[in-house]
Amino acid sequence: MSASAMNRRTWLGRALATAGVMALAACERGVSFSERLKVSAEALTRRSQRLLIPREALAPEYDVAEISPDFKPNGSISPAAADYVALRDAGFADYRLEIDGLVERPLSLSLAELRARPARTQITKHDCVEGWTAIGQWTGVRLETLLDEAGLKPEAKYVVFHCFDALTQTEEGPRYYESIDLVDARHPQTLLAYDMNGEVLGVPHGAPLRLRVERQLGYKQAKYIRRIEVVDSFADIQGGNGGYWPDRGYEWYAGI
Ligand SMILES: Nc1nc2c(c(=O)[nH]1)N[C@H]1C(S)=C(S)[C@@H](COP(=O)(O)O)O[C@H]1N2
Ligand SMILES: [Mo]
Repeated sequence: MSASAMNRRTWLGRALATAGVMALAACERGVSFSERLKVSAEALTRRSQRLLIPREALAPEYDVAEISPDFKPNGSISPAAADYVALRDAGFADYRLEIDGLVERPLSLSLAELRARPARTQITKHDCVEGWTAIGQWTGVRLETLLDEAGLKPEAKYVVFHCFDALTQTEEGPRYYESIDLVDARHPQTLLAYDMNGEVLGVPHGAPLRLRVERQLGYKQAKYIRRIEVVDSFADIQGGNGGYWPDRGYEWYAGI
């Protein structure tokens, strides 16, 4: 390795360590102005880092022995929305994932149909902007598999995940959503996960289906997915910034 490459790595390590020290309450409600400033500083660090690591690179994978015994459930942990509760109480037997928007063939898939498709299992580290991490094993269908099945229209640019929960006790207010571009959507480790640590995904972690997009922070990992919409712009969705937390000041691209 050249000296300059080595220096860059050392610098990157320090920058990441600094980012890690900033324990942010980003996933809690009521984000203060100073917290937002810290988030902007962190975003600058990430932007520099992004120049060094190709978007297509794989996130590190871990051994079974490294799986965290206590993976903290965060954000919504038990959605109270009536449509979700009805599905949950029936064991998600009537759940269907809708895939629509800029696709040639909209899909509507049951969990059995999702499980019948080729599955991928990976053990990865989840990194929440609040400052904690946890290693978990995820099994699911690759998002690319479903996008290829649906057939993207040429104008397709982003994949939007619409969730059941509104992240409030009452479920009043806008529902959680997130979005990624096609580089992340087609990334080999980008999964719609239905199993966690070898068991059916539980309600606290996003049952029946949640996103794993391993090169990005925790808030991008949409839980409780009800619909996937392919768009060319997210300007008209909720606050227009492509996600529940991005609408509240967080970076849309939360690369790690
Ligand atoms: N639908 C939905 N997805 C969500 C959230 C949420 O509140 N609602 N919280 C996000 C945040 S901030 C984190 S850190 C992870 C937490 O995932 P976990 O509960 O499996 O730990 O989910 C993300 N996805
Ligand atoms: Mo998070």
